Amino acid sequence: MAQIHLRPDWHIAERDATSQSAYHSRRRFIRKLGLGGIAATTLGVGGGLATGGITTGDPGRSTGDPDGPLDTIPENAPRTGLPATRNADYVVPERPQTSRLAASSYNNYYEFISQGDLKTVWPLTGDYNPFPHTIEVRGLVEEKTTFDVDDLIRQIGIEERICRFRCVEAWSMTIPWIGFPLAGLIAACKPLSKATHVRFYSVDRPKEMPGIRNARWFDFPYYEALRMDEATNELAFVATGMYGEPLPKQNGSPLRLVLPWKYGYKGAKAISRIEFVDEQPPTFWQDLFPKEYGFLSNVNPNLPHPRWTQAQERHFLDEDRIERIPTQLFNGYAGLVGHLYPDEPTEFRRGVVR
Ligand SMILES: Nc1nc2c(c(=O)[nH]1)N[C@H]1C(S)=C(S)[C@@H](COP(=O)(O)O)O[C@H]1N2
Ligand SMILES: [Mo]
Repeated sequence: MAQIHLRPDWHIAERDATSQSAYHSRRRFIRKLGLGGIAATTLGVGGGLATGGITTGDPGRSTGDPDGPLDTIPENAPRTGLPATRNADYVVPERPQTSRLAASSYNNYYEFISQGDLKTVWPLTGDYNPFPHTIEVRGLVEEKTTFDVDDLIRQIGIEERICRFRCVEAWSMTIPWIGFPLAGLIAACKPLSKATHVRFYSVDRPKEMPGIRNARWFDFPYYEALRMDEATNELAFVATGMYGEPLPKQNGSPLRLVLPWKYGYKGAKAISRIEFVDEQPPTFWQDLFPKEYGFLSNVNPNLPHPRWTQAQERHFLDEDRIERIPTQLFNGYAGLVGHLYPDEPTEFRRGVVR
């Protein structure tokens, strides 16, 4: 979320910002010394964040420290249904897929990092053990339930969908997700007809998530919500994997929301609780900065963010190649979701937050 390039003092105090180059040179320094994981654990990354890894056997390594961005797929993640069949209804014909490495090395995930270089999440996921995982279903439902991820995958079945992904910070990616329609999960929850909205809460484990331990401005768990008609739209998706594999931890293992017509922050990662309610619920970013973020948060090039344009985006081809492209209304999905929003501005309007 934080557009730290534009304004490092926005919700990160200047003194807390450790620049990306400082971080990388520290990693290089550690590698040069040959200390590997233990040095990273002792020194911490991002200016004194202790990763808290446990050392066993080889004294030079912390058990959980990943070797790279693709080394964070949990070994015990369910592989049921893989390789998944591609659903030809969801493709992005006008542009190539973003490289897998870029999608898993440039991330937003404040439970892991909420100070300093916000994008390099993967090195901080070593202590996080996503599995076993259950999802609690509460609120306006026929009966309280708890779901197991593997059971959901078996029950609903998984598919691959290539989708546009647009962060509110004006960067974007094109990602082959794997998972199931959110509508399938909602149906399995058996909500009562009086439910108007559904809330999603992310995993909240300070011991495994250094960004929670070090958070100063945020109150975890991360929480998001949708209207029922949005949640049951065919485009709303629950990802359990990407690029043919289960989700890496930094991308939201064990499962996360993918809402391709909305800004990325609506897509809560690592969901552990779902709750049905009968009024519009508060959401994480709207609570923090109500002048900048609304509830709907549909991708809309006509509505600039108060501090930057939303008419264009920086699309990642890979880590080094980024192209500037125009942003489309509803991120190019007006045909699927446009009817849900009769009031969505279709002409340039300043100062509108929705
Ligand atoms: N729980 C949780 N979910 C989250 C976030 C977060 O900080 N915590 N960041 C959001 C934001 S701002 C974006 S852009 C996407 C980023 O997903 P990616 O890292 O897989 O690209 O995750 C969203 N989901
Ligand atoms: Mo974002």
